[in-house]
Amino acid sequence: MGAAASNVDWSDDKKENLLKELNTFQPGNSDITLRILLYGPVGAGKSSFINSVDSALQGRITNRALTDSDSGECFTQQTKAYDLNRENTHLPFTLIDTKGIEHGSGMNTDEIFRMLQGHVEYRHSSWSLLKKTDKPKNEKNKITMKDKIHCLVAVLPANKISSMEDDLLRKMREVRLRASDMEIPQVIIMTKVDEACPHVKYNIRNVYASKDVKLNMERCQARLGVPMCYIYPIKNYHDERTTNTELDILILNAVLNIVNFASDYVKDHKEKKTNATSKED
Ligand SMILES: Nc1nc2c(ncn2[C@@H]2O[C@H](COP(=O)(O)OP(=O)(O)OP(=O)(O)O)[C@@H](O)[C@H]2O)c(=O)[nH]1
Ligand SMILES: [Mg+2]
Repeated sequence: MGAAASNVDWSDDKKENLLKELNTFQPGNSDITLRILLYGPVGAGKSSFINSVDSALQGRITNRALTDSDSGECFTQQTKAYDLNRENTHLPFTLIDTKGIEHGSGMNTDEIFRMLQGHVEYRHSSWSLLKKTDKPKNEKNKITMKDKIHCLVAVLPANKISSMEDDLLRKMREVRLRASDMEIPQVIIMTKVDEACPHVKYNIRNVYASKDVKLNMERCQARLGVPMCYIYPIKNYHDERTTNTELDILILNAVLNIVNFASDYVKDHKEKKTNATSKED
């Protein structure tokens, strides 16, 4: 174990504060629904993360994004967007689940590039309609900020980072660099911390003190080039029957940071556009 992370607040109050902040959260541009795109290898825990966020918000285990028990093959077959609610309030962000990146039939990077740019193709969880908008390039259907991705989230399993194939990491890096060119904020959700460290499996409160977790965060940083402060180690709800305060805090804290980054991006780009327009005047 590393140095004790004694300053972490694991109290019910902390959880309630996070819930309150998410409940009252307003994006930088209030008429936008923030789009958070999750991508990563097959079985990394992308769908489980969406279920975990939903469970933490609902206060009970939910299973809207179907998951698979580690078959090794890609389980999620379609890009799908999940709207989230809390106490009957619709939250202004949507989590987009994708097919795992792999060799062969998985999500290929071109599809992700197109999503980043706003050429959205996904099935919406609340409507069963296929919303396929390969937008015609005329003035009326111009792609706007609303259509784009506002935060890119790489999901990586802590217990497999050291053995991930170079080809897979190269693809993930390509996606990340493309997002960087577009100035889209990026974070890593490092899942399965329980599988990476026995002390964390025994007690999730050890997560920030675990040497194994830190080592894997450093590997994420080195292999994908994302700074440590944008890497969130978490454990998803996967075999629990009820929610608990510690996991709720880890999950809600990560999601609150993600939506704030997305909101900053929208705000900054709105300001840049406004400045550019006023210079032209
Ligand atoms: N121990 C542990 N298991 C997890 C965690 N997150 C997910 N799992 C398990 O990992 C397996 C794969 O999770 P999914 O959420 O289906 O992974 P995915 O990234 O959506 O995979 P694809 O849809 O195939 O790309 C499931 O059996 C989950 O229960 C975690 O934090 N800890
Ligand atoms: Mg999935």
